[in-house]
Amino acid sequence: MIHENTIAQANETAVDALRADYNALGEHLDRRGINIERIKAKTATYGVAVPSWGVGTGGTRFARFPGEGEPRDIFDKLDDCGVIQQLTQATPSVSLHIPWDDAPAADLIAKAEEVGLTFDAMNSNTFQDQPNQRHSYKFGSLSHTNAATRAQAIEHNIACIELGAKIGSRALTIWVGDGSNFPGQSNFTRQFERYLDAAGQVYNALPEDWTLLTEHKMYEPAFYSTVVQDWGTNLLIAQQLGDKAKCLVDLGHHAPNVNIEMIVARLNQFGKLGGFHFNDSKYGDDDLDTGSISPYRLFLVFNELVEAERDPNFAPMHMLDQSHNVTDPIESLMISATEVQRAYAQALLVDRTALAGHQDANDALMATATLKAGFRTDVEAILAMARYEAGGAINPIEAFRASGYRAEVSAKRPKVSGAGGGIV
Ligand SMILES: [Mn+2]
Repeated sequence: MIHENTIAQANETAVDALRADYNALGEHLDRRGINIERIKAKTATYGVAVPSWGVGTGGTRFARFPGEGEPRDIFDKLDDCGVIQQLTQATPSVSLHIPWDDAPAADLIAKAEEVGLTFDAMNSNTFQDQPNQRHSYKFGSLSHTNAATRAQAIEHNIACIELGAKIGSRALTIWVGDGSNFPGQSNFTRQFERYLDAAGQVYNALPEDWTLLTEHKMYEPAFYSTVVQDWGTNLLIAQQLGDKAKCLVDLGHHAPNVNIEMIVARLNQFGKLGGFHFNDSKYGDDDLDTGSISPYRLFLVFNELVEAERDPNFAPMHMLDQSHNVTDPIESLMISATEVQRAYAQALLVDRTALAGHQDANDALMATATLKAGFRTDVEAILAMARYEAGGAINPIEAFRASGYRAEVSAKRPKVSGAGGGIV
């Protein structure tokens, strides 16, 4: 963790300017009939989970260029996630990936307590083979033609639930790479029947208060067809399995230019919006930093979420899911968590009564201007003040760089070979 004096010192040089900016923004919002304290209070309670796999350098199909001081195991990862939470106060939980993060439950709980974190959704892995695995997932997992392979994938998912239940998680996220690379390779219907049957067996093993999140993705690693390729298929799965099954929307898992915010509204309308994987993309599943390419799209997604918040039972799970190739992962995750929080704060500023009036009156111009007024407002002072008051850093990147944390862990953690490709 970072010494609190380091954070205090960095904050000391920035706090006067922050107070001036916050007061000026408060006056501006007041003229718009918005109470800045209310927005700050709501923003301060917002948290997004960090993916354990995000704190290591990712990679592409071509190469992986390791960074300095990469985490060696889940305990190093939790240290890094603890720093992200310490500085941003926006990432109170971590999403584990099994078997990459497999460890005794008592050790996981002890480490999480030490660094001030809790555990979010568990993620299973049936898209790659592990050493000594009996049946290969080369031709699929939950939808494999071979019953023994499907049984092995089911068993793994149930093991993820069992570990998760011990460490306080309340959800399992399933993403499978199952699909086909050639027309005719697989029978679409029979393959999906096998998937539904296997996913149903995992569903039946869920504790009462758990949610099963299924994640759709258009393509990759299968390039001709993918079993859970779109939100329609995902909705069918959630409807087929039962009340505890909901859909997870990963922002990078759609065809280019698809209206993701409308998908969010549709899934929510029918009670099946379970959670998010936030990231950003330009061409495909790029896993770039959230808000780095299309901040307006992120805002439009949050506009739907704020709209949905009118229902007090609305509580989808929010996670980041990114791959960092050219930046320090801790820095990228801190910026991304802040970007998600920013989109939330901006969406809270939208005058929903005025917007509904313009919509009903078919005043397209004023409707879109009313919506965009939220996005156009610079809410940085709200985010920074929320962080400061919670004990975080006014400027997380500055404080992180001043702390020397990366150099310190680099001395303890050897550089990992860059030979293997693939996103980790
Ligand atoms: Mn994802």
